[in-house]
Amino acid sequence: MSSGFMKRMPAAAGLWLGVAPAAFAAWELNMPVGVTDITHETYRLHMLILGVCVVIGCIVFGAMIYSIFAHRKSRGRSASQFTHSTKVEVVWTTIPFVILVAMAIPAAETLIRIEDTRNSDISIQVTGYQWKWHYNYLDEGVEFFSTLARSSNVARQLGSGVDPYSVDNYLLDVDRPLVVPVGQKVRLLVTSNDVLHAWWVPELSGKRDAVPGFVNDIWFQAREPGIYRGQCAELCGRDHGFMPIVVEVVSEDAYADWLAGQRDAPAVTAGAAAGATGDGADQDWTLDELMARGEEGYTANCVACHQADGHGIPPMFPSLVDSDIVRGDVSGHIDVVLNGRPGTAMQAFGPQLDDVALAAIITYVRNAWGLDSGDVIEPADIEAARTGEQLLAEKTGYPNGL
Ligand code: HEC
Ligand SMILES: [Cu+2]
Repeated sequence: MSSGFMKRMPAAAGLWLGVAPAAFAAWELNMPVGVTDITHETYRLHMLILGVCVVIGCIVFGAMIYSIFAHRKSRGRSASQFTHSTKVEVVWTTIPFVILVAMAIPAAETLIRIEDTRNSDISIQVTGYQWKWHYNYLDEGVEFFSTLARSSNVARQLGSGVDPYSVDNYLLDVDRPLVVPVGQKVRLLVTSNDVLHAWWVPELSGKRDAVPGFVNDIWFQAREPGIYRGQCAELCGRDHGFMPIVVEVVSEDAYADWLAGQRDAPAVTAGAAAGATGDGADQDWTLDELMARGEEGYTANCVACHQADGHGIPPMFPSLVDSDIVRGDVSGHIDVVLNGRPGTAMQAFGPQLDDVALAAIITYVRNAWGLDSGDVIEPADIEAARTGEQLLAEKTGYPNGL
């Protein structure tokens, strides 16, 4: 953004002439015009009100500068001594009042349209997690996690040797984008699984807070197919800057094809970053295979808190190398990873990762960093633990995780 700043300065001049706003869409200092009616409207409002502010600014500062200059002491001027002027007070109360009301009318109209989520064509539940997004197409039986793309995730690690400038859409790319059809009214039901997050794709809509225990909604209706990028817009912890949002707006046919493809895929997968698609759940894996897969899965899902060397960032994120859980019983270890620790940053990974990914990660943790326990955890072990988990959920009435 900063490098383009100087080059683009002259464009500012054109902005005030009311030239077609699309011509300045690339002028990154201003807000984007976006691709929905609402974003066009908010852009117009923004320009209108900015214009009003600039005119007022010119009048007020012009009067001040003129007065200071033309009525200065060295010209022999002396200040008048009145303390009250009802006339002036009425004028400087009434004029701003009228201006504010005049601006509030179109703003309120737009605000009402922004909030009107009725008659939507598609409803998608959006859940913020530390630090990824979960999308659930409510009427379609399709749900998945969307995490930072592997290329960005590698490049952001210190000492990775990868130059972030060489990565396309660095920190603005994900493994699995949200896919929606063009021209349809998409309603998002936004909530959170842990802390406050906020869903924000500037070219599609305004921000919406993701609050645990509440569901906020927002909608958009994209006019043009394309790939639109955004980010979590609420400071949500250590890796807040690493939970981008990518929305792919496609034709209705492409959307139908995509949905059909998703229904055939397992409902919950680890995402491409963990390299797990659910294959191989029935087979027994060797220690070496699990270690290789586990390192990938660990890097994608756990390093943010427990660090690449497993030492964590105590006291916030405990060391796994020195953990009694990791050095102790396999079943206790599986339990923590499957179900998380409610009320802490340790989330339940059971609903997020499949059996193969979990088996690999747990095997990896128990054998990496010189722990060499020799323990091999197979996907079948995870499945067995899950069955227990389900029974518990039935008993308490609280399903785990989601
Ligand atoms: C968002 C940060 C975060 C992520 C990501 C995370 N953990 Fe944790 N983890 C924690 C915290 C915090 C605790 C301590 C919870 C507590 O206070 O009991 C913890 C505890 C644990 C423990 C128990 C340690 C002990 O001695 O009590 C294990 C095992 C563990 N995590 C494994 C994992 C694995 C495996 C992954 C990746 C699949 C993972 N964690 C991802 C934050 C995280
Ligand atoms: Cu967030």
